[in-house]
Formats: sequence, structure tokens, C-alpha cells
Amino acid sequence: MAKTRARTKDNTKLGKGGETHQTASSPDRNLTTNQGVTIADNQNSLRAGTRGPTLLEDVILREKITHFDHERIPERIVHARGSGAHGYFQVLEPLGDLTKAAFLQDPKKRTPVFARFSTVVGGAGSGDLPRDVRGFAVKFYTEEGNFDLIGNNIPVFFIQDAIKFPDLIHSVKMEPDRGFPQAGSAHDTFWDFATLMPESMHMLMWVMSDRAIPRSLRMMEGFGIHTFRFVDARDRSTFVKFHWRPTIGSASVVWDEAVKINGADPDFHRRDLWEAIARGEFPEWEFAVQAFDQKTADRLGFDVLDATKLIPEEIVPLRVIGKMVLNRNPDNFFAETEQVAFHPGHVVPGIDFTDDPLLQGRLFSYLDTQLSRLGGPNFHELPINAPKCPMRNFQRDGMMRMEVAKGRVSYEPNTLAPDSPRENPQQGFRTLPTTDSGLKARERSESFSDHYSHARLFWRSMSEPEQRHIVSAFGFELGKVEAVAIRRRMLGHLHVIEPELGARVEKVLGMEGQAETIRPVRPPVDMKPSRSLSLVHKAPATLAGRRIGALVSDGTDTALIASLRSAAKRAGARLDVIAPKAAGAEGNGGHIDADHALAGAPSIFFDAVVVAVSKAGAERLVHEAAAIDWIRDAYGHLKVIGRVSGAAALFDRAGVDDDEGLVDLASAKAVTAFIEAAKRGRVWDREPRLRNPEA
Ligand code: HDE
Repeated sequence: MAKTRARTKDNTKLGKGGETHQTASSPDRNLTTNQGVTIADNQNSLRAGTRGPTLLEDVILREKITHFDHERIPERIVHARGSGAHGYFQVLEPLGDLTKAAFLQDPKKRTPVFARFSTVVGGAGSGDLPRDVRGFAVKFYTEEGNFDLIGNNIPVFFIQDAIKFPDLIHSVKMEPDRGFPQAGSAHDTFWDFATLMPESMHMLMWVMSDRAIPRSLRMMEGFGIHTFRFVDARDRSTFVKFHWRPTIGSASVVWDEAVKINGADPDFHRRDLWEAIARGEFPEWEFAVQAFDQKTADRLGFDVLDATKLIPEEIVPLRVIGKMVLNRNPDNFFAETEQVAFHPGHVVPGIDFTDDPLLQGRLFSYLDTQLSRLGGPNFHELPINAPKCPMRNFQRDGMMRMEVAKGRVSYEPNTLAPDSPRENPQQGFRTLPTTDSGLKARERSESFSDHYSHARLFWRSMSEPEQRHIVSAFGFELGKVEAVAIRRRMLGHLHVIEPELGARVEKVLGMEGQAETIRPVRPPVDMKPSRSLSLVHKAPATLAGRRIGALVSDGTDTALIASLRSAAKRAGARLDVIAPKAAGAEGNGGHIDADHALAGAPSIFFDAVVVAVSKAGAERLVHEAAAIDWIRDAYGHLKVIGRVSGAAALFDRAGVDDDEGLVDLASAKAVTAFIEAAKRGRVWDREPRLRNPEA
């Protein structure tokens, strides 16, 4: 009787310990071992006596636990934390004038891609919003083989030569004795190394800028960094720099917000990418190149083989050649996002390398790292890494070989297998013939020796708020450095980059006049500022892909929420309702479902907010710190805030001053005014009233 009662329609019964046994309803649902043997009991190990020791004989337990013990593979030494998605790439017009690459010829064709975005420094389980460079890696599964474009969201790099990479990474990763800080550059070893490496100055400016705390992976620009080559059918080569530009514009968070997001939702970026794709809001980027010839390269005044330099768009404009759309989430994070193996050496005919010494070192490193990360030389057989075009050669065996190669012949040339694969001089990949020769020496070219002009260019190209943030970021990071000599050294470099910058950071630190004197090998020259380097200068007025949060309570005006929702939708944004309780609230026109409970949805998650609580609701919420912080943070993070008159008590308690970013929602017209204000993004003018680290 008890047995019958415990069974349900889906073959569930309760075990003696009260645990659930779900038994297979048909043989094709049988749970099996890895050898295909059906498992009778997945809840109890084999023991000598019901309270006795577990037996070594339990091969089922041991198989299951052994597999589990080995579920993790070594994480990437850099870029360990990443989020990926599938999609496609489409070229805008045939590019035969530049390259013979087949996937860049037919605007009707869609080339499948897998993109992985990452932070650099932290481990796989670290938060999404440290101050850090973001990786931007794309695998194109072209009909001529895989092309991997492994870039970053910053167009330059810290070092000029690959031989310095292990030192750079050791300095920025957690310090080896103490195991902290995790995922952050604000510590002595990083700044010790960086300040001894003047070539890193340009990159440091970028990393201290808002670029290093992006709002969303969908809103990041991407760059191939190195100069690559396109090669056309007649072996004519053109230098190219690769660029990705998000169609919904770029945006960043503010530092205080980043710090809080890391606590409230360490998966903020990963979740945002996943949810956008799941909702059908497919992230999209324009793909562009800066194409130039040797003559232009010679005129630039710096070396295009030096990865610490960029070519301003005003000098070599961007040519948009295609677009990438990410439209499918991975089925399995491990099998795809974790096991994907990128390598800058994965190029196809029509794309070639240059002698950039950083790129040349990478051409060794990525294949080598996969051997240890993925356990052997057969990682190309994993579905995420396998080309989608035919692949055949005489490589054989090795750990975890999947392919069952047939026949006697595993060599070439041969006569015993006339149908076996052969080289093809016409279609095959041929390295562009160039005449490289010179002194064999460990010596840097003189053309790599200007380390400050581009850093100055970047500083001068920033808007005022962006300059403020750079100053604060240097102040914050150097403030965390304990060795005063390192701070002084960095201040010296900042003075060379721009005396005003040096003086302002000194002020933040309270170290006026303490900069070490740095004498550059080559004094900086003044370059023409480039507006395209500034996120603020080129920010589009848009809410596309953004999130608006509306705080409601019992008694909230339901019509207002409905009109906000449709206005947000029209603007391409999404409205999330936040109520004191997860079940929602009783509005004046009926029940309002909540997307989040207040405790789980601080205003840091939203790009603009509305406080739509009723008067009675506000009076109750003045005793709720989460509600006060909701407003204070939104204000402090320079967001546009819509408010109803009933919310006055809450605003009084939060102590925010009126400004153009506070919009009263008294009428339907006011909703439009709120949306228009929110499209303009952050209220930068508010910032100096709230935060002035130099004071
Ligand atoms: Fe990487 N880098 N890197 N890197 N890198 C790796 O390869 C390396 C550099 C970048 O989502 C590793 O598979 C060296 C520049 C991205 O899986 C490793 C040097 C740029 C990713 C490696 C550099 C990058 C990596 C670690 C100096 C921007 C993540 C795991 C010469 C253009 C790819 C792996 C992904 C990953 C080595 C410098 C971007 C160890 C030696 C410059 C986006 O091979």
C-alpha cells in the first residue's frame, strides 16, 4: 500500500531515506554507465551492510566519482573567465580588391562564428566587472578553414615583444605568496612592473579609462590590435587593422557601480549576453578595417609593427566590410565556451601576418597552451573547434583521438592510396613572399622607442568626464600600491604624458611635488586629438539594448507603468518592474507583476530608473535601506531618474538635489521627456558635485 502511494505517473518512488528515485519509463530512458550498462540504483553506493563500509567493488560509484573528479580542465592562464555565443558573419560587398579570402566575397553568404568575450586577469570564477581589458575572440568557420581573430576591447597592448608577456601576466595576477588580489591590477607587483616598462604607458591610459569597465559585452568595441595583411589573388598585400563596432553603441559603467555590480551580480555581463540572445535581441557588430599601404605606413611617424600604437581613424578611416550577429547561446558552457581553442595562427588564404614581434610570439603560444589546457594535440576534433569544411591529412593518433582513420597509408607522398589527400599549390595557403633579412640580434628597433606620444594623444582626445575618470582610476590604483617609490615612479611617467595629468593624480594621492623625474628616451610629440577614441564624444543617443528599472509599490499607477513599458519598447529598451516583494504589488488598476524583488535588484542593474511608488508605499519604504540606496545609487551613478509626486518622501530621505536628470512623471508627455533624457545616457554634469577626488 505504502509502495503504491509513493509511486507517481512519472515513475517516481521514495527510497527508504526519503530520497527520490526516478525510474525509467521505457528502456530508451535507461541511465547507464559510460560503458552502456544500465544502472539500477543511482542513490545508494554498494556497502557491506546497510550501515557498513563502502566497497571498492562499487565500479559504478568509482566511475561516476572519477569522472567528476576530472571535470575541470586547467583554466586559461589569461582570459580564464569568458562568455561565448554562436552567430554568423556576413560581408557587405565582395572584397576581391583587398583579399582573396573566400568568406569575404559573397554578401549573400553567412559564415558561422563563435565569439568568446573574457576578462584577462581573474580566474574562471571571478566577477565580470573588475577594471580589466576584455578579450574579444571570434572563430570564423569559413569554407576554406577556420580563421580566428583574437583581439581585445582596447586597440593597443602593454608590451612590444612577446618575451615580456609571462612577466606582465605574473605581475598583474594575484601575488604568488598571498593569493590576492584576485582579478585586479590595483596592487604593488603590477605597478612595479608597469612603471619599469615605459612602453606600457599608452595601454595604461586605456586601462585606467572607462573602456576597462564596460556596461555590457554587447556594447564593446573590439580590435585585432596587430597590423595584419590582406592578400589578394595576385599576391598584392595591404596592411589591415581590424575593428568591431557594436551597432547599439559603446557604453561603460562608472567605477563605484562596477564595484557594487561585482558584489550584487558577479555574472552581470554573462547574464546580459545570455538573456539578450534568449530574448531575440541579437547583439551585432560592424566589422571594419583600416586598410593602408607601405607608403602610408612610412608616413605615420611610428611603427605599424608596434602593438603599443594605434592609427587614428582621422588618418586612416575605417572601411566597414561586414557585420557579425550573435544569435544562439551555447548548448553547453564547458563543451563550447570553455573548450573553444583560439589561435592567431589560424588564418585562411587571403589573410597573413606581419613581423609585429608580439604577434610572432603569439603564433607560438596559443597552440602550445591548448596542448596543456585540452590535454593533447587532438583538440581540433572537439565540435566547437572542428572546421565546418572538409579536413583531411596524415596526422594520426595522440591522446583522445576521435577519428578512426582507415587504410594502410598514413604518409605522403604515396602510391598505395591514390585517393588520399594531396597538396594544392593553387588553392593552398601560401605565405606572402617577402624579403626579410637583417642583423640577428636581440635588439629593439629605434622606431619602437616613443612611449609617450600616443598616451598623450589618448589623454587629449578624451572628454572632460573621461579625463576625470582616468585621474580617479590612477588615484585609486596607485592609492592601493603600498610602496611609495612605485607611486612616485608612476607619477613621473604621468608628468611626461601630460603635466596636467601628473599634477591631478598627485593631488588625488595627496603627493604633490613627489613625482620622480623620468627622462624619456624619446620625448613625446604632440599629435592631433582623435575624437573617435572617446566613448563620450561618439556615444549615440539611444536606449537600444538598455534596461530601465521601475520601482513600484501597492497603489502604484498601473497606467504609468504600462505607458513606460510601451515607450521603453519603442525605444528598443526593456522595462523591469521592481517591487518590495517578489510576488509584485497591487497597483491602482490591478496587480503588477514584478520582475525582481527589491532586495535582489539594486538600481546598479539599470541604465535609467523610475521611482513610481505611491505616497503610502513611499512612507513604508523610507524605513527600507534598499529603497533609499536604490535612489541614492542611481543618482550617484549619474542616471536619469523619473519620479512621481508620491515618491517625494523617499527622495527627501535619499537627499538628492534636483537637476536636469530628474524628470517628474506627471503626465503622459512626461514619459516621452523621460525617455528622451534617458537616451542621452549619464548626467555627466552631476558628477563634479558628487565626486571630486582632487579636492
Ligand atoms: Fe593572448 N593568450 N597572448 N593576447 N589572448 C591567450 O591562449 C598570449 C595577447 C587574447 O577566449 C592564451 O587559449 C601571449 C594580445 C584573448 O579563449 C595564451 C601574448 C591579445 C585570449 C595567450 C598574448 C590577446 C587570449 C591563454 C603576448 C589581443 C582569450 C588561453 C605575445 C590582440 C581567447 C589561450 C579565448 C588567450 C598568450 C597577448 C588576446 C596563453 C604569449 C596582444 C582574447 O596562449
